[in-house]
Amino acid sequence: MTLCCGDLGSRLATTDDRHRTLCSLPLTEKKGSLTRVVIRIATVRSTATHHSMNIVVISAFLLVWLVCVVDGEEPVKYDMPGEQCTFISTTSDQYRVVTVVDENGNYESNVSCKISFRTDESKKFFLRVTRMDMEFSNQCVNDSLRIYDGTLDNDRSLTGTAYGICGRSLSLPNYFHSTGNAVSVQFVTDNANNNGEGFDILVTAYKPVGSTEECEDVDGFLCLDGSKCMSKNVYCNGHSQCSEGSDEPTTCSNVSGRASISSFLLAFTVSMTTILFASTKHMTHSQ
Ligand SMILES: [Ca+2]
Ligand SMILES: [Ca+2]
Repeated sequence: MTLCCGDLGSRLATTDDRHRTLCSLPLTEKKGSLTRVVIRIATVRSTATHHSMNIVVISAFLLVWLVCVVDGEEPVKYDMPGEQCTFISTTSDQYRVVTVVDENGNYESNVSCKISFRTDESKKFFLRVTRMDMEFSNQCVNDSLRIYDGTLDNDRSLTGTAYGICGRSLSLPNYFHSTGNAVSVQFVTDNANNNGEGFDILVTAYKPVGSTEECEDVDGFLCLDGSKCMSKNVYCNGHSQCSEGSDEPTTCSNVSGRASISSFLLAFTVSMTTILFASTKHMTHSQ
């Protein structure tokens, strides 16, 4: 009996060296080598299967985790006052302006800074104040958050008061609409009684729409009130940007930009299901 080295080599040996070694051996030793090579190939195939399965499981976990975590997008955040005191921004459809507070819990003295926002002409801005912790004074003449319906100093005040809003609690309504495609947020302080966290305000562009279809046409997110079509990035980003908070339902996995336990559990469940599925498939093939 003669072993065909060419066939064996092509089927069993994965390198030329292994092929040559096997073919140069006597027949009995060839059979022993054949067994060792078969075992080796089986081991390599098994290891490869495990590696493939590991890659599939890790990929499935990361995919689900990313889908859960990367819902929405953080608004562009500006400090008040920041490096620039007064400027116009057109870089995004959603912003957040937050007061800077020093280590002693004081916001800056003698400030008068204004950030204006402008968007497409077909859109407007919705503003929602989420924190207010400033000195209260009559008509807010000392410290205030002022909101203007445009970019100019003489534009109408959206708060309905000459000097904006102030104090240590959110007075209702805590949200405002621009009438056009621009709006301004101004921070004004005096030189005394500046202890507090200041304000935190969300400024979100939206397209006024008359129907759900109109919002779907621009691939937007429609607030529950049915009138504001925002960018899909507002959905589940940890900030309530619709007036009724419909962009942050309780099913959101994202809480202030961090993944919740529910997203981890979902990713874990999908991974386990993948393992079971892959194992069952592997056993079926083995049989
Ligand atoms: Ca003050
Ligand atoms: Ca949101």
